[in-house]
Parts: sequence; structure tokens; C-alpha cells
Amino acid sequence: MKNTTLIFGHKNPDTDSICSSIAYSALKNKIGKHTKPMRLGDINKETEFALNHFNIDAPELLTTVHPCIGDIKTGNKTVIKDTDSIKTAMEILTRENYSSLPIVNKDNKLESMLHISQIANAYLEMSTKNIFDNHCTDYSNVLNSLNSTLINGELPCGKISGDLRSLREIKLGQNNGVVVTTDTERIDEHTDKYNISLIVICSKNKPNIDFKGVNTPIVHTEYGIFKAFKYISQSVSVRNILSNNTFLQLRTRDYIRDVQAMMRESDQSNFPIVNANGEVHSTIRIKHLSDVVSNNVILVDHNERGQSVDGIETAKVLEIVDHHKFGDFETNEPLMIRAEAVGCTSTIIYRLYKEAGIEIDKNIAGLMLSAILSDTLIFKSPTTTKRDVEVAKELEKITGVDIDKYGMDLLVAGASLEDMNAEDVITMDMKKFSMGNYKIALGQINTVDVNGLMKHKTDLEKVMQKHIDVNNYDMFMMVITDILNKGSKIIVLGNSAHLVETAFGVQLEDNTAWLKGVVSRKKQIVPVLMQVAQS
Ligand SMILES: [Mn+2]
Repeated sequence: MKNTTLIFGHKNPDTDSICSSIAYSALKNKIGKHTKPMRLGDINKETEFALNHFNIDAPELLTTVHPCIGDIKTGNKTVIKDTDSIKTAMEILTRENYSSLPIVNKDNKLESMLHISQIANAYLEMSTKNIFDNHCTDYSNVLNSLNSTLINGELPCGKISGDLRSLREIKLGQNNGVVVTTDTERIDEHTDKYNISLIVICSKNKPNIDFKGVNTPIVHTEYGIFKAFKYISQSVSVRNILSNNTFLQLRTRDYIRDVQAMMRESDQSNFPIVNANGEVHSTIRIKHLSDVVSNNVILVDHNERGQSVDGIETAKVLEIVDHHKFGDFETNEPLMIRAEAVGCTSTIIYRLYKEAGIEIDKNIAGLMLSAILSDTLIFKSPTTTKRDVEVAKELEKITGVDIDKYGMDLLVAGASLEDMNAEDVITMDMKKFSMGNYKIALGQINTVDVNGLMKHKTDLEKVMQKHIDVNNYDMFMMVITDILNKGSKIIVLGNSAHLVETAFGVQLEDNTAWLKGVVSRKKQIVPVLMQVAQS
């Protein structure tokens, strides 16, 4: 994920935010970058229509760009298996200068953390007498710990049975075991009669003897006998000395901000990190917390922090492509900003395609066209520029869809009230106001199909009346805004419905009226009503 730049629009994404992310990511990838479009929220019905129409999957949801534990670039990858020897563990701890090491089982899953103090404690209690009775290990650990080579027979597999014996003890009838000796003379054709699993010969030079007729495995080490005993005791596998100590383990997907306090409070100095499969990813210390690789991101269709993804302050913003006013954006490093006073981000992205000399794929062109038609309400919005219209015409040629027909289908799909009941329509965007002595509710919904919605007028009125009864509103005004014809159909109920007639100079017929040119509750309705209510 780290090498991939994430491209996304604003929260509560509209069609421009989604389609421009996809289109810009496609352009970037065509010029050899690794990018991925993302979305910061649910896809609305309009965008869903566009994506389905042009057969493109919705981007994945991105909830945060806060760095995860797995984003820390430093740390130690060394692990040891629970069957490895104490000697191996000590060598790694010394070499890496760590006080603890993750121990994994045969499936590479984290089993425990081995602390150097556990080795010290075990070592103090360990005696070479009965060592293999009390601590299990296998023959290869002994071979490796002694830095020895096999000079006769075959090294047995698995766990060592028996214990350390001298040749004499064995010959005197002691049980089976591993023999450590400097004496090669006594190894003869009778040796196989005894139950010896391994003979370790300690001598400066490799013995120049023919062990013909002997099958017992023999290894040679250059260590003297005292060193050999020391290293044999270190050959026991770490599994023997693991205690059931509890320790803090982290997951690669943990957010650093969530775990750092816990890490600081813990007296553990080294923390194992496991991946989603429970396998060890690495270990880190507190000091590594600052070594994070931040997410690279490109913002489209927005430039304000408040509208962007959670954790944006931790990300590296490479570019901004936007058509909104610039707010409070502050960055640590210079970045590429592409801002144009046009009606839609996709209008800018079209130019970026041209500048890069890259052809636009048919389906991507369809999404870009959708974004322009959506943002400009098929060129009816006052934010539309000549450039938006020109670009839309070019995209129309590439996609082959008809702007007017497709644009209308797109907006209708977006304003679809399917799956919505009367209660949803009324409360979707409802606000309460105290105006003078009046308690007033004002609901608004945008649609391209006012008549379709008005067919449900009786149901809508029932819900409005219910809200009036429950909340003692003096008036409930429902504003059904026709986004294509620039005006609003209103339904007004309540004892003070006459306020609306005075405010807008209209006559309510069957509780409704048409307010020509009125589309903004904030700018065109609330102030006018307020004036009348307070006079
Ligand atoms: Mn936009």
C-alpha cells in the first residue's frame, strides 16, 4: 500500500469526487505511477447509476490514513523457532543488541517472547548432569552448538534420548545416552553393542581413525571437553525455558495513535508485531514509532482538511486538483496544485489528460462526463463555465452517449426517491426554527420529478401533521426543490400557514404553492419568513 498513492475526493462523496478520483488514477497509472482511487463514504444513487452505466467498480472505502504499525520501516525481522537452541538465541540477542526475541512455532506463528533474563535464570539452574532428561533438544542443535562435523554414521533425527555419559559409564551398564570423549581408542567394533545415540569427540584435530565396522554416529568438535559441555548445555531448545509470561503484541493493522500510549506504559522494551495470519512481521522498540512511512495522497474535488480523510495531517499530499475556493490548507512540503475556476474537477482532469498526451478510455470518459453533468446540473447551474460545456461535448464524442438524454437519466437516478418512505422524504433534511413567537419546521428535498413526488402528497401531509402534533409546531413547510426548473413546490401545514402567503406573496391552494426561482432554504426562505414572523 505504501508505494501506492491514494486518490480521493471529499467526504459524503458526490459524483464528481468519485468519478474524478477514478479518472485521475487511471491517467496516473497510464503514465507509470502506482495510484488507487478511494472513496471517503457511501456512493450515492446518482454516482451508482454512472458507475453501473459505464461498468466500473466503485472505489474501496478509505476511513483513515493514520499510519499503522505495519507502516514502520525500521524494526527487526529476526525470529527464532521454539526448537532452536539457546546458543542460537544468545548469538542473535548479542548480535542485534536486543533483550528479547520472538519465538515462533513450526508454522511461523508467534509463540512467545524470549527474554535474555529467562536464559540467565535457566542457565543458573541447569546442570550438565541429566541435561537431556530435564531439557529436550534435538541432535542437530548439539551438532551446531559444538560447531562440529559428522565423521561417522548418520545423525539421528528428533529429540535426544538418554543423557550425557562417559564411555566408561555406558560400558558399566548405564543406560543409553550421548557420549562425550577425548578418547578415540575405545571406540571399536563393540561400541554398537551399547545404546549410544551419539558420540562427541573433542580434539584439536580431526581424528585420523578408520571407524570401519562402527555404525554409531560420531561427531568431531575442535572444542576441549569443558567448552564442549558448556556448549552442549546451550544446545537445549528454547522451548525448554519459555515461561508463560504475558507480553504485549501488536498487529500490523493497529493504528500507531491507538497503541503508542500502551507501549510507553509497558515495561517491555521490544514489541512483536504479527500480521493478519498471526505470523511475526517484525519487532519494534518505542524509538521506532517515529520512523513511519506516511501515506502518499492526491486530493481531488476538495482542499479543506475538514472535508478530507481522517488523519490527513499525517499523510503526504502530493497534489491537489480542485475547482473550489481554497481554504485553510497547510502542508509541510511543496506540492502540485491544479486549480481552475470551472464547474467540475473532471473538466480540469480532461485538460491533464490532454497535457499528458494520453487518450481517455471510453468508460472513463463516461464517468468524467457524468461528473460534469452532475456538478453543473446539465449546464443549468450558475457555476457552469464555457470550458465545462466544451469538455462535456468532447467527452460526449468519446462515449457516444447523448448529453441531454444521459444527463437527465443520471440526475433522475440521483434524485430517485425509491426505497424512501414519506417519513424519510420529510425528515431527510428537516430543520427546526424559532421565529418570533412561532415554532416552525422547514424540510427540503431536491428532485427532478416534483410531480412524481406530489403524487404522494397525502402521505407526506400525514407525516407532517404527525410532526406538528408531536412537537407543537405552528407551521411545517416542506420545500420540494426542482433542480432543473429552478424553483420549489411547497406544502405548508399548521395554524400559521398564512405566514408563508405573506412572506412570498402567494396563495396556498390545497396547502401548496410554486415558488419560482426559490431554491435555497438558507438564502431565500429563512430570512424572508423570519422577517414576517417577527413583525
Ligand atoms: Mn466538484
